[in-house]
Amino acid sequence: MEVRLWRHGNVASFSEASGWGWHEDAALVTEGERLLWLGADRALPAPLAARAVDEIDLGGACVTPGLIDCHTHLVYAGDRAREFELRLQGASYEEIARAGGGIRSTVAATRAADESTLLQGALGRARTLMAEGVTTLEIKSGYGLSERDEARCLAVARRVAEVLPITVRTTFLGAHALPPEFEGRADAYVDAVCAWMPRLAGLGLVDAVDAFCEGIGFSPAQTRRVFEAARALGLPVKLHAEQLSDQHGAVLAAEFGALSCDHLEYLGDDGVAAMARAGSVAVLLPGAFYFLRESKLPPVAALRAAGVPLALATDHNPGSSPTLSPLLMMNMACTLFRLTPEEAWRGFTVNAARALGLSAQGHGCLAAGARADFAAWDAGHPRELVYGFGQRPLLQLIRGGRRVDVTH
Ligand code: DI6
Ligand code: FE
Repeated sequence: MEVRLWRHGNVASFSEASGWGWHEDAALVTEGERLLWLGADRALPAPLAARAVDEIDLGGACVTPGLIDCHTHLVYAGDRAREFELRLQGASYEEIARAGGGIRSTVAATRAADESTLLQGALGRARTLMAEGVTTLEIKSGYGLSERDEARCLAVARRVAEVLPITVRTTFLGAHALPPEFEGRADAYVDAVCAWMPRLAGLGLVDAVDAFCEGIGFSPAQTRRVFEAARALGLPVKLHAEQLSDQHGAVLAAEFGALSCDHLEYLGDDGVAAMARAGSVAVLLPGAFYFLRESKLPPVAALRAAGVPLALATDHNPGSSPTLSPLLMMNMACTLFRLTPEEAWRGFTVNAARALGLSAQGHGCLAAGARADFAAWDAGHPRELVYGFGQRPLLQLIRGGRRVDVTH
């Protein structure tokens, strides 16, 4: 395997339980897809340097782990700009959903789109995320809502990782909304979702299972049935929990050892305690909070005090978070949710890896043995990248020890 030497970067490794893991004027040695060595440039062992086939001068750039966007709905067709206008005129997200718009309108557009259209859309979005340093991405289904259309969307998500140099984890979100053909028959739809699951998993399309537990989504009892089906297949679960109301979904998800509970604006003390016990990650989504003009803040202080790891994600989707900027999400997590810049970075690196069950595979931090996924930035320190917004500071992206083309 080829050994490469990357010299003169200022590295935030996030390899310890706290702090930036800051290494000034550091060198990184990669072997194949892994990091072999990281430390001060002047301490670089000569025998290692001698093995390198290539030496790259990072020129004093700031280096961080590649970003991990651990919650996206990247595969869909159409857009919801008209719905945005309606909401600005006073209609609420829930009213639009109950009137048959919202998620259902994206489902109609997604069902009508052919596979190549869906793939081109998803690839364009993934490239935009890569241009901001993303090397690992979670993609949920949930705009197909039939066995055939969910399979199509999950297959497109898998294709993204074949076409682009990016790691993709797929999540089956059949229980996202009730499709029109099941109107008034939510329990029958949940039965169908549970019946599709082993077949989709058998096709290798499912890494985890998610549901939207909400007044306009599925009840805790229905969510439990989805989770039981996942558990029977040995699949980990995650949950869209307490986004618009407190359904105590996080308590339920924790009972199933959920990897993460996401959104969490209305999370109560019971949910915080249950997540802490289960070791579930809290994935905060400032894009949806902002775009839906929410005012109820997630209980960050309580989550922090309970030791629940905090992650962040774009939640990219056409209805509630049409953003493709992880750096803007970090900035908003600080300004809106009062995270520290260090917490924001951990949220898109180490803790995001944990929310996807990828920590053991060396994603999300930089240390010997970890994946050689890293980004070089035009900044003196990562906190500058959280402070600025709407800028384009990425200089280079390295994934699996190789430079990736990030023009898009
Ligand atoms: N919560 C969300 O914010 C997204 N899905 C969910 O369960 C929104 C999806 C959409 O509006 O299309
Ligand atoms: Fe979401």
